[in-house]
Amino acid sequence: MLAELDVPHRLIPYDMLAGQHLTKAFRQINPNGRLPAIVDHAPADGGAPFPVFESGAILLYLSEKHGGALMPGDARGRALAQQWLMWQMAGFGPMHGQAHHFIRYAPEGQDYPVTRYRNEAIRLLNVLERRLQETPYMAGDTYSVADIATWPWVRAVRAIQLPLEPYPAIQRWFAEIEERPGVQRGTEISNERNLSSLRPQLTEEAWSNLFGENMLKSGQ
Ligand SMILES: N[C@@H](CCC(=O)N[C@@H](CS)C(=O)NCC(=O)O)C(=O)O
Repeated sequence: MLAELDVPHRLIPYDMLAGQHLTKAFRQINPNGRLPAIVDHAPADGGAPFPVFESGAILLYLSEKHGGALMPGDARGRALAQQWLMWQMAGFGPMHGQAHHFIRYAPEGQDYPVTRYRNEAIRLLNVLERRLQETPYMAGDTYSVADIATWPWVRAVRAIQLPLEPYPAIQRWFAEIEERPGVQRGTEISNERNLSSLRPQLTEEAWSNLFGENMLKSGQ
């Protein structure tokens, strides 16, 4: 979103495997201790720096701050963009996240959760496919925050061994968005390579930082 809007910003990478996000200082920015989060050092009201967490809330915050950017101009279109953004936040993102967890990180042989989350990931891809067969973008005729939120999870589906071939409308939408200069700029920094390894060998320390005791301790 920041790259799309060409807003000056400083990216601060956090190594999650090393637990760099598990600090008290980071919880001042995101009480939920997760990425992404932003701090706006020039908020519209001219007041103190303003932290924002939850990717959907960040997208809406930046849109409002920049004159309704990347939101449809009419009320119906805005409501559609919000619906699809909430659908990503509550469904597509979390379910695909769990599919990544059980397919890529959990010990092998856990058939029930793998089946459950793979099926849910496929169901949500089917929902997206049907939507994109009706309209060029998720909220209608124009590219919006809903597309920005959903595109990176679609980009990651091959890591959970799901093909995009059964989804021609998603493929059309994906390729078009990939060509956007803002998207090219915004994804330069991402670690796509990491997504390709099926079972990354996590050290005990890294597993604990992400899923275990270290994660739990950090919130106390
Ligand atoms: N609903 C949150 C999800 C945030 C989230 O889970 N982020 C992951 C990285 S994609 C994270 O911070 N993981 C760190 C951890 O699990 O400790 C959002 O959309 O911002």
